[in-house]
Amino acid sequence: MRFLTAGESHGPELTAIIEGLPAGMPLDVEMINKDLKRRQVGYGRGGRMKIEQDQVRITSGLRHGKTLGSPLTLVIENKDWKNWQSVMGIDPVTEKEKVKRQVTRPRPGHADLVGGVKYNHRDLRNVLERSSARETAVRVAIGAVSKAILSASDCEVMAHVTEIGGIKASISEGTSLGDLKMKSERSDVRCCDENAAGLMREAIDRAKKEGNTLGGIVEVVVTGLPIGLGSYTQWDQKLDAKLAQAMLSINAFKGVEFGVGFEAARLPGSDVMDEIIWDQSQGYTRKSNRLGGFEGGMTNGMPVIVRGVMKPIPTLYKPLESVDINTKEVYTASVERSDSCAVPAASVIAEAVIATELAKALLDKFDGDSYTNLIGTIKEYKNYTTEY
Ligand code: EPS
Repeated sequence: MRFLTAGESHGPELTAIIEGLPAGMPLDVEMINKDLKRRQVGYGRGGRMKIEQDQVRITSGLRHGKTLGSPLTLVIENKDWKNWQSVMGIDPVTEKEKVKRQVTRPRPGHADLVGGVKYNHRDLRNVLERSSARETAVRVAIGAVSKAILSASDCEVMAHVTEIGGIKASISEGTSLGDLKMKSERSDVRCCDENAAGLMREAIDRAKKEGNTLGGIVEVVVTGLPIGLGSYTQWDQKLDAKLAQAMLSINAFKGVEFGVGFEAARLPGSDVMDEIIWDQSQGYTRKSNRLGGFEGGMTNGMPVIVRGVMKPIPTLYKPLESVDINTKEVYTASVERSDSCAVPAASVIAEAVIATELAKALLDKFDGDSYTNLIGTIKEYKNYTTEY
């Protein structure tokens, strides 16, 4: 399976084409829309989310509720487009018009300046429109399709926020995945710890009042994966590395860890490895899951646990210093609108991109021409791994 996305933040729409889907897979458009909604509603979002009401339109690859095995095209309309038609139109404009509309003041922390230098754009809007996190809407739609593929392996995928602006969620050991899922879905900061969620909200309010923004940490958990997705045999086949890339491809993400993650640097080996056990019903499992479901770049059958860290959004109401690329004069940035915290939304995006990479790995390993074959071959293989 492979896909491409296209679309500018204030252009008419976002588009994705996914190729290599199993044929005959049930796909519920409302299930995709539900995930799009989850991405939009988090606490700390700015004015743009009051304009957009993301809904997917499928224009190829689906018939009577089931995939055809041909490319699936997903389209999400940008409602804000109607306010940007002249700025973002495709027809040539006069030099005078062009200069009048030019963005020449790069925002620190954004792709603006580097993208401008790299592609020799004198209008930084040519960079910021595509580097915008708006693109993540369509990746959430791709993630919803990927979750349908993962259902062939009875996978459960969930994501929650574990930290915002230095406030950490405390989650008692042994909390079930179902409980985590239910609590995070109910929370507008997508955090399972109600007490921490309250403090996170207060921190977001404070940051907003001060013209500042906040980052945080999100965690994705996936159960039900078979042993042996990915491979140790070649560097670019290691699946944890692919998940790390997917996580870092989310706008503003700066780091990734699995299981105990960076804590492993401080622990002795006996507190990091997971002891192996076997029983007839479950086959090989581990006594703990400190390695987050990966050994040798392959899934080991334990839940995948992966976290990503998001920096605070770089568009600040509190002005930061930069330089105008035409005059080279110093200026302090002024902002029309921005989110003060997008970490809750980012957890839904993280869930989607991780689901997408795992679905690709599942289709790499198993016969995915038809959904029925996929279910059958996974089941057969899981029986084999239990008995091995
Ligand atoms: C974004 C800036 C804001 C966000 C946007 C990402 O948009 P605007 O510039 O139109 O105010 O709202 O996020 C989305 C549109 C979205 O759907 O998540 C940026 O610069 O990355």
